[in-house]
Amino acid sequence: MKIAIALFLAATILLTGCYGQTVPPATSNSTGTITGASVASVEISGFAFTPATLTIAKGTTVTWTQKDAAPHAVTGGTFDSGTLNAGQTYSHTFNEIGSFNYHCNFHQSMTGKITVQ
Ligand SMILES: [Cu+2]
Repeated sequence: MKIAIALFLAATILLTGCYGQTVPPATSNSTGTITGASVASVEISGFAFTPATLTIAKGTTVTWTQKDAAPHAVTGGTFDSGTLNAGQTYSHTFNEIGSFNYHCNFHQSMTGKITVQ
């Protein structure tokens, strides 16, 4: 009986191992544009968004990280972070294809654009 249990456990471990290997790896094309839903990040520092323009795949979640002492904001037509103080982050998932311009509510010179493919 103990042998049967041991065999069952061994088979379960083997099957689980094989199943794990069938998960496809993340893919990207030769231009570096990420394909499929993913994550991306934008840094807010020096009164600028970096990168200021970003191309992502539909379904990607973008996270902005605020690193300036002065307060900033990420304000677009369909998304708005509100006030972001130093160290705070804001995330938005882009589920529609298109170009989305945004700016900082406190500093009109701070602009950025997310292009969703
Ligand atoms: Cu700002």
